[in-house]
Amino acid sequence: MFLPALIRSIMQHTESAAAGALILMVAMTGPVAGAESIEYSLMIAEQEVNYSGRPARAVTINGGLPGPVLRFREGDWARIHVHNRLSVPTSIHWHGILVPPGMDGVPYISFPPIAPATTFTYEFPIRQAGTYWYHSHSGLQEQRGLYGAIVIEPRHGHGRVHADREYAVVLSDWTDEDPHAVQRELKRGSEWYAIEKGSAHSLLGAARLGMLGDYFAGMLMRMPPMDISDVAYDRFLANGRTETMIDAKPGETARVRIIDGSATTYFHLEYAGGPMTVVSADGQDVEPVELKRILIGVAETYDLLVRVPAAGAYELRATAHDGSSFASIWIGSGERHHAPTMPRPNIYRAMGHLGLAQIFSLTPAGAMGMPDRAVEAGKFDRPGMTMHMHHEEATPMHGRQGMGREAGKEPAAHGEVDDHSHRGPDPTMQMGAHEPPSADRAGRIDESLRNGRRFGMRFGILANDASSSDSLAEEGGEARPWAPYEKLRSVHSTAFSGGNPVREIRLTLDGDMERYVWFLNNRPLSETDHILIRQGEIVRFIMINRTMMHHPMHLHGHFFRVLNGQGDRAPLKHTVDVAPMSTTVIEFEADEFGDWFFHCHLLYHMHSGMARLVHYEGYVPDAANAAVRHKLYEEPWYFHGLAEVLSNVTEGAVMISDTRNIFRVGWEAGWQRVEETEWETIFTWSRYINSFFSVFAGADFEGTEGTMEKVRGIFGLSYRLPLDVECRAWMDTDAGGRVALDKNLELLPRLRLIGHVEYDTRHYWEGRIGLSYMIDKNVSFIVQWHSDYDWGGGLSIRF
Ligand SMILES: [Cu+2]
Repeated sequence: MFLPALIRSIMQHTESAAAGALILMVAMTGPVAGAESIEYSLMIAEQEVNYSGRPARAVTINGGLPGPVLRFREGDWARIHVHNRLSVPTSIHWHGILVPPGMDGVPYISFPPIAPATTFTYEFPIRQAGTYWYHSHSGLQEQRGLYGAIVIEPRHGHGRVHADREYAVVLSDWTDEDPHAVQRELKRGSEWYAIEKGSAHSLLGAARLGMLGDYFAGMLMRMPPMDISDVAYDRFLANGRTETMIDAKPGETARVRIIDGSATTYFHLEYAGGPMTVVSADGQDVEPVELKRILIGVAETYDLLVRVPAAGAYELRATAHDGSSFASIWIGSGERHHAPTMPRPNIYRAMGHLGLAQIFSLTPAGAMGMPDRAVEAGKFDRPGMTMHMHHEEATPMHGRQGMGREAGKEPAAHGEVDDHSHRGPDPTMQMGAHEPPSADRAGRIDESLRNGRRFGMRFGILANDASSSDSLAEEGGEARPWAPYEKLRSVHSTAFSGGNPVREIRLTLDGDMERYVWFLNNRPLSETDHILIRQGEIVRFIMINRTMMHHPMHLHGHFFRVLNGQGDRAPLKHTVDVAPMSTTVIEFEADEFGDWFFHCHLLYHMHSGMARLVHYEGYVPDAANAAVRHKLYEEPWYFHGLAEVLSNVTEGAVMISDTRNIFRVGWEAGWQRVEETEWETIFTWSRYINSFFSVFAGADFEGTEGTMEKVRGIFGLSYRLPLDVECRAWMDTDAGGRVALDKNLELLPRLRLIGHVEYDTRHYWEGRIGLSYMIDKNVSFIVQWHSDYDWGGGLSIRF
């Protein structure tokens, strides 16, 4: 037993690029009879790196980014010492590994986080085989590089498939920006990242594609613009580099264990040497299936067999889902064969159905065609269903009858559902006549793509517009496929033995791009307690995505079946993509007594509320953990503001907000064409109801020069009207009132028309109209006409 273990220990040392201070010891005996104890030491520290030509701060493990590959064999006993050399608490979570609840590494759920200058030793039996990974579950450390691969060999032999070579590759996204600055930028509703990536919507962009119909339909329904990803990255990495090499000879087959360790990036994978054979998903073996392109979601893993067809190096390219850039894995050596360039997404395609009910709906969910009452009635419960289907009223419910009756069975009517079970938008709903252009432009590599932020500093009039790109394709179509779940078939039956009670939990995935708040069932983590389940039950989560984004949902401590039309052979996963405006159903047997996290694995979504504690009835966390549990529900406040300083007026606001509350101080002062400067300051406290609707109360101060003339209490509401017109109306304590309308229209990605009109029972009409041009993230140039103060020009500054 000692010799193979020693060989593995040497392999570990030579393979890890990040060996650094890695200490690996192998003991002859472990706490479990017959098991080997495999020991690792992981040193977590801050370090300077340089990926883009500018120095930036990373968090590394044993001096590497990613950290070392941790290798085990099924049946081993793992002992992992994590030393925290940071100035803040840290943690490591073993993603996809079945561990006792106290070893799962989620602060406040599993344990109190690892304090600075201390060491925590994780210990658990290895009960499984396959490809997994580990990452920090503290703050935003994952975005800074705190992740690595885990590879577990099966107990007996080398598993079901043969490969000449085997490699683990961690894909990730890198930004030079401090992740907290990224989070803040998202919270203030900035469109800057979309502009940087060339995915900002504009009137002219839509017109160029002949898609003004879709553009205005979306605006009428108040649908947020389709946004493939939230953040603009500087680089995409494969094992910590934009290019990584893998050794293989012509004719050989390599097993590449792909792990998406990104904070927010899905990747399309494509291989220059032919189709890839998927043999395992999330560490669990599936029947081999050949695919040309695969969309891998954040936190998922796929084992791919790729063959080196002839002499040369063949590119396995991972293109960021938003099309902004890619990372390359070169397999073999010699002359380079490039993988084709992925067509960029067509972001103007309206996904909704334009009807009167959508246009005049009172809630965002209603505008999306997925109102609460339809969700409660089970209308969206079928796996693979997209929102378009409920317009085909012919088959509203047949999936449901089969569910909740027999554990482990697919919905009884699945055969009927199959026709509709594609996960993309219904082709009949696609209004434009644009065929996806051919993606086969092999052999040509666009080196400018290497930089993730392709357009950041270019000022060409259409440079920041996706529609100026020549190759656009439909999301979910052949050229830009969604996750391949329908094709995944487990190698063994995953059906439950039967007889267990079934608990069905319906979860809507909701969010608001503008305020950057993300919810399950319209509530953030901070407003909830837990999802209660009971030992021995079959728990079924019906996840209904009412947003325009993909959400990779991850359940800790369990594997779940993804109901994908494969019956008893439904694949087992730990993370599942829930595509925009569609339903995904998963189920698992509750046999891992404990407290577990369930959350969206997009880092900034998780930190903005899209998470829940899953609690087994009767489980009691240990005292140290129970004492800090309340911190799980704590919410930060974000501060931001905007000041417009023009030659004739100044206007602006500063605000501090959490998920539901916004405290705001706004001002306006004008001095042109009037004898004395007129000013007004308004303090409000707003309560956020949903992305359409909020209510507020506060005080309004008015004066001229240094004299305050009036103070009134105000209360009112703001509401978003169709066509994305913001309406704000209030009553005051002097029996007066005001109604104001605001509308912004993006003519070009950086250039917008700004309009404001208001009616006041005392001052009567006031209006402004102008143009604003975004110079960079924080500054815009403005020219504006004001009904009281005439023409003016100046700057708008965001902070
Ligand atoms: Cu999400």
